[in-house]
Amino acid sequence: FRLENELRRAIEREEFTAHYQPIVSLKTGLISGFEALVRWRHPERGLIRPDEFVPVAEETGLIVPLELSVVREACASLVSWQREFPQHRPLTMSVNLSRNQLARPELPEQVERILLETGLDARSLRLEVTESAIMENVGSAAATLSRLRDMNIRVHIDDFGMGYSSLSVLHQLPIDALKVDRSFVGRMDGANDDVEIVQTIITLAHNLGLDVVAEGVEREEHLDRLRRLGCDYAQGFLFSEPLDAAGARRLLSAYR
Ligand code: G
Ligand code: G
Ligand code: MN
Ligand code: NA
Repeated sequence: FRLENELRRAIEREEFTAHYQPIVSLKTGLISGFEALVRWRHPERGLIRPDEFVPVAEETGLIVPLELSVVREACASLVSWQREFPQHRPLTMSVNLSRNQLARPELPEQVERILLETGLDARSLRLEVTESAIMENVGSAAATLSRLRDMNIRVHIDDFGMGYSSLSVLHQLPIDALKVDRSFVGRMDGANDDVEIVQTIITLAHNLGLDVVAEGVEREEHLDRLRRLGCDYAQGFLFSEPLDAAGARRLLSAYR
């Protein structure tokens, strides 16, 4: 319970912040947007990665206010970058939402309020949810996601391939893109079936009218493969690790 109390205090003290990893369009080669990834700026322990606190935040429900603060910070950052770097327009921002959010009928209004407060166009925002989070309660998740999409927010399925969505459910979900889990991308070296798995996910997505984002792209040969397979977007250490807001800004000013 120590971590729970610490998390509670950290939310009050606004110790959580977003880092940003660029997502590159494989058609244009340009940065199309960023994924916001939460970090805890702990006063004694320094920067703490989400694996160390997201599970407890989910169990205690503290993930809800924590993620809303990430959505707010990420939307505000994107508004300022869109103004400063109009040559990159339209830049997008992807934010992760945990399973806890999908059963909350108030979520769409809360996101709407953040869009109004920050001045971000809803069409620039993508919300990432995992297959397993949706499958926990498909009915309420689909209702929440539909309302978000009615607001012109896009919905991306994160870590795709690791969960168990049946094809019949997948094609009924109100979603816009699949993010291929990085474990498949990292093993696309011909020694196993992962190239075929990635190819199958890309074909499936395109047949359903969805875009595909490949995560965890670390090597040039994986990028070439993804391009030849018709993947739409890529993200990974090959382009950049997640950066703080100043780093993301520097990347945008260097990259045109
Ligand atoms: O950034 P990093 O590689 O440390 O992230 C590790 C994990 O934490 C990833 O699975 C990522 O999706 C998750 N994560 C990062 N930010 C958030 C967030 O705001 N909410 C949730 N639920 N998960 C996040
Ligand atoms: O689960 P999610 O896709 O949200 O996780 C994103 C996390 O993946 C980021 O927090 C980041 O630290 C990590 N990540 C991003 N790019 C790469 C990569 O190229 N390789 C690996 N191993 N991890 C990555
Ligand atoms: Mn993600
Ligand atoms: Na992922």
